[in-house]
Amino acid sequence: MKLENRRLSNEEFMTIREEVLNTWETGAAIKDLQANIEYAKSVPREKNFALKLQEAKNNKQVLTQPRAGVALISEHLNLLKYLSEEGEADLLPTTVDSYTRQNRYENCTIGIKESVRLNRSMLNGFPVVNHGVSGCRKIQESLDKPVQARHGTPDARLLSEIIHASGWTSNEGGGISYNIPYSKDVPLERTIKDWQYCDRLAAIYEEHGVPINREPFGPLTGTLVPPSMSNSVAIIEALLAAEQGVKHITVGYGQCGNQIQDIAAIKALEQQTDEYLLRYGYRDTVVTTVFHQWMGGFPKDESKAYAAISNASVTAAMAKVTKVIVKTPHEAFGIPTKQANANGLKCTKMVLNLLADQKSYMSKKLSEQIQIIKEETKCILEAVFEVGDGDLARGVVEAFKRGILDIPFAPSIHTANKLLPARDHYGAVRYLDCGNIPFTDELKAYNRRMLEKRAKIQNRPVDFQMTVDDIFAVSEGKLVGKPEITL
Ligand code: 8ZB
Repeated sequence: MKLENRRLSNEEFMTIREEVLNTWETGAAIKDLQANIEYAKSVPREKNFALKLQEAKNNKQVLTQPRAGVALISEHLNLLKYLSEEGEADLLPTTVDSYTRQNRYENCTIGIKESVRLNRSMLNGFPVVNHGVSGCRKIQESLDKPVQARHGTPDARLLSEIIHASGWTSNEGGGISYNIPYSKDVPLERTIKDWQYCDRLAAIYEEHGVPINREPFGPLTGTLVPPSMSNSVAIIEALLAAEQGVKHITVGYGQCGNQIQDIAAIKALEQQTDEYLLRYGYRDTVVTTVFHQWMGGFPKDESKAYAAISNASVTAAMAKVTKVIVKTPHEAFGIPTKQANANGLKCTKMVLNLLADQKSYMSKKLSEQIQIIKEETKCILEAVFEVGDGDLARGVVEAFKRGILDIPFAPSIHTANKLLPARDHYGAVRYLDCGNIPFTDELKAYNRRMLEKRAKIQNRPVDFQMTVDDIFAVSEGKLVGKPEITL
């Protein structure tokens, strides 16, 4: 079937569905879609992820959510209960292990056995497909807060079927954001189609009375991604989801570090997502936002990590995002203990509470940055539509080929890798090399000017060394990289 941005028909969907459910044994238990929906309907409304986000948006609250996942059901349940009670998390995750993300369920079977034998998790997340609907329902039923699947799965069709059939009312991911940052050589045509299926599935539940939230993964590679590039991808994935009938969308953004630019990025993202959805005729979508605390390298020192977490929480509070995804003091080392995870949550919530009713006021600088991000995003998005001859799905594939969409530091061979980012003197992420991104001369000159200012102050040229220094800066205790001093 040709790739196009068009809603899957029931027949197309059901044909794919049969195939998907046969890819692993736990698919057999969820063959009856109507029964799955009936089960999801029986989940209390206060445990609905989409509704909880909508309510928070209306009340101008900022919700907290950790990442967490271990191999075994009882251990995973203990972990989530702890994060809910001790960490006061508002929303619960289930981070899925890497084998499941690669559809390597046989490896999960071994991982589960080994975890039982060694009495510790031998998988880096919760293997939802292996545990199937019985395991995932148990998780959902034993908790009193909404649960979301967070993963990084290019082909998440079976995973999505299992989680929604288990009453989990949110799914993270998208055809771009769960491909380019997560895999080396999976074609975009493939992942866009597979995520159309996941979106259509969410929409079918929605149409039958179960609101489902979908969240494109905003930060992408989490490494100096300029706001207009990540915003463009988020808006595209929101549009692709809306075409399939998704009504609850959370667009995301990963902290870059300059507070004005970060607040501006969130405002621009919120406004342009609404604008583009309206422009393409999707009138009744509820758009909420998520801010990711610093996704790059973290300091090893716990106090310094708490500072990074607190700093990110200030931005989340001032930008009034709907939710914030929390880091932990163990970030530099790997998967956190449950205590460290709860500590990150508590630290974040304290900052959010202290700033609860404070606002960031519109300033000349803030409105200028919103304007820049919006103009850049518009250049990118208009070009994507153009090269797709008006079809967004085909536009995405072509735009990646040409480097109109370009994601820095990705493992994928399907991104041009010509974009080079670096921080300006104030720490804002700018385009050092725009590659083939079709910015206007004014926008190119603006980016250049901002980097030249840093170059002058640091007495160095505008070049790739800036990018390198910036990648390591935060873990070394500063935001903007400094040139190495040679004596
Ligand atoms: C792209 C997201 C990376 C972040 C965290 C990493 C990193 C991954 C788990 C986890 C708690 C897990 N992460 N897997 N955190 N439990 N099973 O996602 O540490 O911060």
